[in-house]
This record gives sequence, structure tokens and C-alpha cells, in this order.
Amino acid sequence: MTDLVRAQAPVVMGVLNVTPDSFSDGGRYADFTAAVAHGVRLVADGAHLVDIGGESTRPGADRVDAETEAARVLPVIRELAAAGVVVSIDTSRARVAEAALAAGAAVVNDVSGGLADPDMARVVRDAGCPWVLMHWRGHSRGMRELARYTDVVTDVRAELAQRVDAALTAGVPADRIVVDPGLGFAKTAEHNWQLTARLPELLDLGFPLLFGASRKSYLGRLLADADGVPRPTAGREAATVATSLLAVAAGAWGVRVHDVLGTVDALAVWRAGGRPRLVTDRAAGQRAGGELAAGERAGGERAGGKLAGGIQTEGDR
Ligand code: PMM
Repeated sequence: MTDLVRAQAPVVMGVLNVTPDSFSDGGRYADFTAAVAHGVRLVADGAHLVDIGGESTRPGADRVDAETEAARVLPVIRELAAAGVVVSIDTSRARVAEAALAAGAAVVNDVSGGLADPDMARVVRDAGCPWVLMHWRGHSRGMRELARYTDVVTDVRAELAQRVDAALTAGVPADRIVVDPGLGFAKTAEHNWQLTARLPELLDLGFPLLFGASRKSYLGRLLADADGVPRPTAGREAATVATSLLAVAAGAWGVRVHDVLGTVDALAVWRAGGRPRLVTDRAAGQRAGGELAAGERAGGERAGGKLAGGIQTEGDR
């Protein structure tokens, strides 16, 4: 599984929420048969792994208890893992993660970055599995009030670095760690766009980065109609693909998406086009929310963590 973390190609994580109330797919895969069928479909569409969650994390959502969460996900994990699907468990509870790993999950995707449950680091360390540490400031019910930053990118980077340090201190090997900016979690739309534009500053942490923009409300707001009514989740696919591609072109390790096929197709185009890399100048990012300067150049211009503006092609990534 360490190979997955070290994977060279962008990793596509398909979302499977076994919940009645997730913001975009809530209720669709709440029963076992529908959930398993959808997991199989995600893999057929090209997902490298399927991220299974049993608790909605949409803003304002109430928590479910651990038993309910586990009862939703465990049968689905067991079935998909037995069929050879690489499963990640989307939970911030150590007990649920432990049971999911025993049921065949191979990755822990923890939206709290280890903050919600002090026992999570032990579970992950003992399992030796990859651990996605997402930036998080609090549970869904109160997270809107927590969206206050001096500079969102600097603050998220520093808080992610703390979570990484805590994981390393707890004995989790560095090569099992993946970081995630946590788009939409205690973030306004403007925060999400800043994080997107200045992704290289988060990549400077030196860990693979997972990017989860899929169908989130800031995309709906971007695509609002003339009356300012946000585009519903069903109409956010093209924007999801575009923003996922931006993230991969900036160097993200992987993307977490609901519609796997669209993203896989876009990545095929990206690969065929020479894997162009979007690099943003840090200052440009702060000035204008990121820049796509014209021109292609071969080879990197990375020097001391500073990235020059422009697009480059890299044959070997
Ligand atoms: N977003 C959601 C749930 N889990 N996990 C990671 N690592 N990153 C995310 O951005 C993320 C996540 C919320 O979206 P959903 O309700 O569609 O699953």
C-alpha cells in the first residue's frame, strides 16, 4: 500500500458515501446492494481506490454514533475488499477505522487529520497503512464559525505541518502520510480558491497531496445563474473535472471525486498532452489568486521552494 502513496500517476479516489444525508450523493448508496454496485462501478470507471464514508461531513450536519457509522460501512467494505477493490475508510473515529481495516480497508482517510480522536494515530501506526491527514478545525456543526484565517494558505500549511508532526511523533512512518487542504471544511469559497491557486505552498510540505473539490458548494456558487442561485450539485461535474485537473497540473498526488469517469478521461488527455505542469509564482498567487502564464518550457524551475510562473511539460511524471 505504500506503493499507492508513492504512485507516480495521479491517483483517483472515488467517493462512496453510505449515508442518507451527504450533500451530493446522500441517500443514493445508503443500502448495501446499491453501495457495492456503485463501488464496483467507480473502479470500472478507473478509480484506483474507493473512499467509503458512513457519516456525512456536510456543513451543519449532526453526528451519528460510532455504531451507526460502522454498521453502514463495514458490510460494504468487506464485500468490495473481498472483490479486490482498494478501499479507504473515510472516518475520524479510531474505532471505526480499526474495524474497517479489519474488514479489508487499506487506507484511512481522516478528515480531522488525527485531531478528532487521539487514538487514531495508534490505529494507523499499528496497521502500517497510509493515512490521509486533512486540514480540519472542528466538526461539521460549528465549522462555519471556524473559517477565520490571517492568511488561509499560510495558516492551513502550518496547521497541516502540526498534524504531520503529531503523526510522526506517534510513530507513523513519513511514507504513509498524505495531506489534504480540506476544501470546504471551515473554508469560505474565497479560501478554497486561494488554496487552489497556491497549492505549491502546500506541496512544499513534502508530502503527497490529495485534493477534494468534487461538487462542493463553492463550485455551485461560481456557476450561479443570473439571479445568483448556485448551480445544484448535479451540474458541477465539468467544474469538478477542471479544478481537479488544475490541482494535478500543479502537482497534487491525487483527487477525490464522485464522477470518476470524467476525471479519468481528463487525466488521459493531460497525459497525452505531455503532462503539462501548472506552476504558479507564490507572489503571483497572493496577488491575483494564481496565474497561468503563457508559454511552455521543459524542465523544472523549482528553486528553494519558489516556483516560477508558467506552464511546463514533464515527460517523466
Ligand atoms: N471531503 C468530504 C469528505 N471527505 N476527505 C478528504 N480527504 N478530502 C475531502 O475534501 C473530503 C473528504 C466531503 O465531501 P462528500 O460529502 O462528497 O464526501
